[in-house]
Amino acid sequence: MNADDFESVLRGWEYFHSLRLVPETWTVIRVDGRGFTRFTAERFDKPFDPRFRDLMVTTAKALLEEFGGLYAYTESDEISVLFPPKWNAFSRELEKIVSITAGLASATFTHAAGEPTHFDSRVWVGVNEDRVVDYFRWRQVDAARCALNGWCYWTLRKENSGVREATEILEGMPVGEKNELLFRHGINFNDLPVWQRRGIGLYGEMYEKVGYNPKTGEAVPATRRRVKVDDTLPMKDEYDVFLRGLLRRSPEPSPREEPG
Ligand SMILES: Nc1nc2c(ncn2[C@@H]2O[C@H](COP(=O)(O)OP(=O)(O)O)[C@@H](O)[C@H]2O)c(=O)[nH]1
Ligand SMILES: [Mg+2]
Repeated sequence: MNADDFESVLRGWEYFHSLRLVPETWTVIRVDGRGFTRFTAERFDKPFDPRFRDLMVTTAKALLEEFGGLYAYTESDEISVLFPPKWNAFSRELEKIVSITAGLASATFTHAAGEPTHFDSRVWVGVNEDRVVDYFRWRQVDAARCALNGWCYWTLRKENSGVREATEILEGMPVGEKNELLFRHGINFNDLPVWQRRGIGLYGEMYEKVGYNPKTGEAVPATRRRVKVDDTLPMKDEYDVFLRGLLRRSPEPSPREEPG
């Protein structure tokens, strides 16, 4: 076998390298902290710790800005980032997109937390706007379910139930009863911070900044872009309306393109 054939045969066994995102469709990339039940156990307040939330928001912001996403949503140890159908970063190569997003999330969180952590990453395909709205409503319902379960579980644990006992008590308990359990302990679920129950959204917003012309000293208004961190998201049908507004926005500036 000559050197060129050898090269091309071996390269051919980069077997999955030709996989691309589905053309002309919305893409959501979701990263999730690996083994975060264990990682958070000794380090953060339960069930929710604003310090952990801030680390996730920092990571979500990095993903949104680096890859030019339209919207990022974070709850618990996961982040979903939405990209429009025409998004063309990394020539839509699946391996690159999945590995680099996991890499950036891991590096950002690790740097901010000061301890090594890592994330997995996956791609979800949004064939139309309705499905994209469904996706984010699905993750928000998950946030609410986890918040209710988390509060119930840690309320029981702090009241001296063991792991097994608390898990057994909550197994199969209807939502209404879980709310009542919290109420008996002086917690009204609906009064808990919105970010705990609905997750946090990040998206670009324009704002007016007044600069000064150095020659004349005159005030010059300028429009700038920044990432808004929205910790009071709407829910249900109002979230639907909010999301559809975001989907109609023009795409964000393209991220840096990298060769091969
Ligand atoms: N202590 C604490 N734990 C959190 C917080 N947010 C998320 N977690 C934990 O992160 C874990 C995320 O769940 P999951 O991804 O299924 O678990 P993993 O497979 O161990 O990463 C759960 O065990 C949550 O309790 C927080 O604010 N504080
Ligand atoms: Mg996880």
